[in-house]
Amino acid sequence: MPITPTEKIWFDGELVDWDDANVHVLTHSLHYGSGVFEGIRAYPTSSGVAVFRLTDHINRLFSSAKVFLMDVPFSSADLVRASKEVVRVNGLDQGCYIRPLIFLGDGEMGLNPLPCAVRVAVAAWSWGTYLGDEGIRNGIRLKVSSWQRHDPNAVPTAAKGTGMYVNSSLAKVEALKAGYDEALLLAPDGRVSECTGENVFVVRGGRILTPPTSASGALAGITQQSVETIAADLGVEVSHEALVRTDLYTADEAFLTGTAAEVVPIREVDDRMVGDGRPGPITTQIQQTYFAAVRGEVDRYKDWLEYVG
Ligand code: PPE
Repeated sequence: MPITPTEKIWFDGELVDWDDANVHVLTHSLHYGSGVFEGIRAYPTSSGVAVFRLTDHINRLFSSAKVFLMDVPFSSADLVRASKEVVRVNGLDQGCYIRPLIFLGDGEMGLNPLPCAVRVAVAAWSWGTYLGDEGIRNGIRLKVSSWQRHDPNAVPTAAKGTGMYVNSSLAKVEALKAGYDEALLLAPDGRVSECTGENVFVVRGGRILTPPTSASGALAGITQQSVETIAADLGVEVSHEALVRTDLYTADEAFLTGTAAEVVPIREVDDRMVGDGRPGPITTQIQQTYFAAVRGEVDRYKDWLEYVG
């Protein structure tokens, strides 16, 4: 998805011009995928632009860095400040996507990452709907991928490691080339894990089910957690249960969640219509509540917003 440059990127503690935020071709992470990252959204509210669950995202970033034994030369408070700063200095008052990245620089080669310099960047840009306006409104078409989600003992699936996303990219390309919007990945045990950059939910008999994130090798999504809270507050029971692909084929409703994607109905899985092929009532209610919450329109979720100021 093309992005329009903004003015400044926060890079190793300073704001630099967009065009100057460059690295050497022998950057360790470019060769070995040895980075960790986050995806965060900011939204306009009646009290100014606010970042949704910024501290939770930065905490997950540090948790990913810990898994990869990266010694980050900044504190989480520094990166919270940097994230707000890139929104502010780039005038992104209408909301944006924020991408913090911790990676290993150049000067060392080989598979031992420990001697490498740990570098940190935070960029922000304006990003529209990730799976399309039509997808958000009417639902997307999903295909079970021939690529499996990682085994948690092959790579740390609980961390958001850059290199691990080749798996998501392969699945995404396969689904797009076959004419679908998104891929659903199964874990090595055949159970449903997640989509290429989103967690997945089904609705059956008025209850919401989503895979147990760590056991299914899925990332523990912050949007997933937010949706679980919203559902509980709406009086809808949510449980983490092992699912197989037919649970999606026969669900009353299905949807996926992610920071970039937000809350997106699933209207078909492997050419089987989910429910009547239109966003169902529970999905719609959750989606509307989520969009209101991120824009500061729901008092009970105000704590999720961190104002840029
Ligand atoms: N699973 C994966 C594999 C994943 O990458 C994401 C976020 C999620 C689940 C949902 O997590 P959360 O955002 O905390 O609800 N994917 C990010 C990357 C997208 C990209 O294209 O890059 C995102 O949504 O920002």
